[in-house]
Amino acid sequence: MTRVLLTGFAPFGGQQVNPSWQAVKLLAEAPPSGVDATAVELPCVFREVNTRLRQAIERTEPELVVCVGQAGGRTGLTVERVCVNVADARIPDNAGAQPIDEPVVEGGPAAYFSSLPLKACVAAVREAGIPATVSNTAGTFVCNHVAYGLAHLIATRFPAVRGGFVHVPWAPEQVLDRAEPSLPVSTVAAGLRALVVAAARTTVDLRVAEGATH
Ligand code: PCA
Repeated sequence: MTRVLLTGFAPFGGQQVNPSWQAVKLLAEAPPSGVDATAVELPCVFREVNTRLRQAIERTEPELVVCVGQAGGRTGLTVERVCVNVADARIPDNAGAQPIDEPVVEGGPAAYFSSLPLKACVAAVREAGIPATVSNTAGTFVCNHVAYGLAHLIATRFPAVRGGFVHVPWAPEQVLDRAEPSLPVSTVAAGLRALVVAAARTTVDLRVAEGATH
């Protein structure tokens, strides 16, 4: 059995739902065989999120951590390659905080790479018939904050853990009156299921081009 911690986020920015939490909850209710999954909902609050993540890791002792967040406007699952040591918020978080150019971790490295096998994850999601790409920016809001927090925890306290961040599109119910891309939450959960299986199995990532020209 591989112990997997899945995190999703509470709704933010005036939304009623957050598909990241809905999807990880669905997945943890029916995990793939060989996977012992726990889903935890994180607050969309800069000052709390990384403490809550650390507590969840200490409680569940996972081998693999997949943090998930909503990225409205994206068309498929996007596996984040990198997270940066800065918080620069265009909107307030759920506690009203809007940091500008503050480090996630004072004195921490400028950035960390994901320790997920990115290419194998993307290939597995596509194999399940669901769009997926590698993303080279997780933004500078709370998702990047937790992605950096996770990578820093792995680098400094939990060296045996592998993990990273995945952004997912709007759910259809969030864009009923807007011309914006969306994916049903059940589809997102199926994509994450394939991703988790690939991440648990893969020790050496695929060597295929998934970069961006701009
Ligand atoms: N998405 C936001 C924060 C919470 C979430 O689900 C982000 O991309 O930073």
